[in-house]
Amino acid sequence: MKKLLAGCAFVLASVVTLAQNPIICDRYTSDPAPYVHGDTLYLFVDHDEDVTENNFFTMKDWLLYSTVDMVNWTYRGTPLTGETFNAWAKTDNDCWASQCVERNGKWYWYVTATVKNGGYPGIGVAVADHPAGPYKDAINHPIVQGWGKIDPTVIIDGTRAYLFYGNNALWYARLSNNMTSISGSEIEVNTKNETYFGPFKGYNDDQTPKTNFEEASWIYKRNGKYYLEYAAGGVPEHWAYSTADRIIGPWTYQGKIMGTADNSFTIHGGSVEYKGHYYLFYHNGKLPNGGGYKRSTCVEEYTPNEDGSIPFIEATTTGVSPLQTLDPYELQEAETINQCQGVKCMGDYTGCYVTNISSGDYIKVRNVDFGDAGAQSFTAKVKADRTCTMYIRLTKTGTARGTVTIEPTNGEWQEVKCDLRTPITGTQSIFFTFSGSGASLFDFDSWQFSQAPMAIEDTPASTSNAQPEATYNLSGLPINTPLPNTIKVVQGRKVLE
Ligand code: FUB
Repeated sequence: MKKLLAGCAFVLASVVTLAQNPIICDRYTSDPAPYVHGDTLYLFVDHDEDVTENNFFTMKDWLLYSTVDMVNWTYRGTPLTGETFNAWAKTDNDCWASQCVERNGKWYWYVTATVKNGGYPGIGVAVADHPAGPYKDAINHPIVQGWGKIDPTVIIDGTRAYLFYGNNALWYARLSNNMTSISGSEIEVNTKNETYFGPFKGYNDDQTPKTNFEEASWIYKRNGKYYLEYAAGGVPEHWAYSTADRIIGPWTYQGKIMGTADNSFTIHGGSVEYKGHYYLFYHNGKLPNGGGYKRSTCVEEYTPNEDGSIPFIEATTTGVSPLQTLDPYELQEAETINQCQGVKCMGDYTGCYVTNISSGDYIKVRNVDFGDAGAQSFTAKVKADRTCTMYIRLTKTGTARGTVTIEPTNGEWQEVKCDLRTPITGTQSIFFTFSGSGASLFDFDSWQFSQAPMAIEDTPASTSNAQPEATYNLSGLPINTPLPNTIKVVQGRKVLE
């Protein structure tokens, strides 16, 4: 903590990037904690507010995103806030690093918070039946508390689970089977030697602090070996790791994994294996207007060496490759996003959507497989207070392949549709862009393409002649003046003009 404070005096200028890293674009997300469950990679993150208070970390809640392809990330809500821990913790700030794990069907989300009324940091735990919640404080008090007791990481090792935590010192403790209390006492690990043994008995001046352990411990087991990754070096931090044959140590320092983070004096992250690939998550300050208190999650892929050691990993802006394509003919959540600008995702375990959409904003979805036949029409579920337009493009500023006119929906979610000017085929990135006057044009819940032209419902089929019976704009609503691309219903079939 004291070293963090020392590094808090600066916030570097923002750098705009259009590349893949950072991977979450609708907010500043810090201290990423990935967790693989079944086919899905969940990403539990902290949240740096858009407006920094008192030139320090301003963090009021924790967020969840998920992916199945590593390039499109779905916002899954804001399952925890400071209020979740109001029985003991300060509720309006200090929602610091966390990690969530599943055991026996329950999700345990360990967080750093600050004990009320000027107390020390503490580690709380919330429990839920589903990763997106709803969560409740499992015990209404911290599991541990004290100076430097932040940044929890958990390992379930056979029938035992352990909690590691600490800043400028490292402790661990065995968790009880209920995952919400400590079994026995906490043990401080000596992190000051290259090979370090617990319990910590204090260190002498002649003990060189080769590990430079700072904070952000991240523990896991791979091929029978325990790995402890962590932020090291004081501030600015780099990412390093140690290994051990037993959970109790001795731990042996193995070296640096990544250099200091771009535009952030912290780097907190963690490695995970997913679908046969190895990824290192970390944060930097590279979203527009980002910095040390407005950090953003990034990810890199790496290949462990033959002996299990972790290579030095370069931080990139290109990030990682997709693991699979996204099917545009299935209903997709609007909050499944590769890159975006301006928009925000909202909601909770009951449902999420994209909001705060203004003219000039965009949402990019990557690696969308339209197939050879291609898509002919598009449907979106929206809620709007005013008339505005959504465009479907293959590049951010390219020709619109579809144009959806959105009319006010009287506070209801409503489907709007359009036919595409020409079918979209092959594997593409798609961009949704927007225009209209004023902020918060509409809310966007989901979308789906179809290989058939747009279906006009509630339109009686004509059997008598081939004359147009009705004219619809591209939102599927009747209009008086046809737009350049309009639908005419001829003998019950829709025809694009
Ligand atoms: O996000 C607040 C603090 O910054 C975390 O707890 C540390 O690990 C550092 O990333």
